[in-house]
Amino acid sequence: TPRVFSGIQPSGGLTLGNYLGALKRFVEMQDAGTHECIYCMVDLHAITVWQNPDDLRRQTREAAAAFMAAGVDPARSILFNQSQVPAHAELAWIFNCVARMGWMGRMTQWKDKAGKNSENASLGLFAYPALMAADILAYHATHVPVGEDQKQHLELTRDIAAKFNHDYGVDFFPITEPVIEGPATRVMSLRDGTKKMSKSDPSDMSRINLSDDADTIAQKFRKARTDPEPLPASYAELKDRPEARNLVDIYAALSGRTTDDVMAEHGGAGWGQFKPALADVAVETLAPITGEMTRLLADPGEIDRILGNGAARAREIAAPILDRTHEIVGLIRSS
Ligand code: AQP
Repeated sequence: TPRVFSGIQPSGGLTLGNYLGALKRFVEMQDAGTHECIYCMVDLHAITVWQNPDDLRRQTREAAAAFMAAGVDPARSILFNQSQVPAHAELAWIFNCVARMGWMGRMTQWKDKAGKNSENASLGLFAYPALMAADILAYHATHVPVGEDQKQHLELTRDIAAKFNHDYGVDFFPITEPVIEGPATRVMSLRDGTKKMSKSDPSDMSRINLSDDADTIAQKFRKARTDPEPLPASYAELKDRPEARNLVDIYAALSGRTTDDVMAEHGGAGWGQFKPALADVAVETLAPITGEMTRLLADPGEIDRILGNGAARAREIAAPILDRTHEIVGLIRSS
């Protein structure tokens, strides 16, 4: 069976963007039963920017609870935190020696996150995509469900696999396929329709958190930035109205309907009508998830146990792939 790998950084509370662009897709791929699914809280990625240790622990457990509350079943999928499987860091080092500085320097996430002060960014932030390639290739995963923003990093994963195979004259690492599908591959900020919704945006009003209650969700949509025009008759007319289009996309994704259906029902509506309707569908979907997260988080020991089990299963899959990689590279492993 083909193997799926994907991860989320426990660098803050998860957002509606993480849910629609990633978590919801993870559950669909698991439930399709066609793939072996490996899902990871990528804590080693999270520390490429400063994380308070207590916050990191809490956010990792919260992310694990969000995965399970959204429907990831740790009996059917492998669910763990990255740092418990040393293969990720080990393979990342080898990939650091395969990838080129120039490739990394062209990554838009690096440019965005390091900003003008790149001299002061961590070396880990620069090497982030090599660790991501290791996450995926340590399992020979062939399919990676992600949001649109990760497309460039996945191309780099393919480049690293191809260069490794070429340099060592082997056909060992698969060339992975990004799976960027569905109506919400790029959920935008509620304050700025040109920026993606992000868990690290300084403004909490820019995002819906999976931990937000119904009143907060309604308030955030009510205050979401839009132009003053009512919704047009057709989706195509939203082309130059990014904030309006974003809210329609979110509505469609949450209600499981096409954007054409949404426009057929709400075309002509003013924001005073559409925003409360949007808040209602959001609360309908998110309230059960938030409730289940709270229930799971009451027993952090159980979450840690689940992550430990998942890590043990992940180590088993990665071990022979790492052994073979060492052999190919010429690194002696006695035993
Ligand atoms: N706004 C989004 N729309 C659709 N998908 C999104 N994803 C993130 N934001 C959106 C997808 O969620 C997965 C996990 O992302 P991540 O946590 O590893 O890192 P990120 O993409 O950098 O997410 P954030 O929320 O913006 O975190 P910070 O602010 O810490 O960098 C990925 O599949 C991503 O595509």
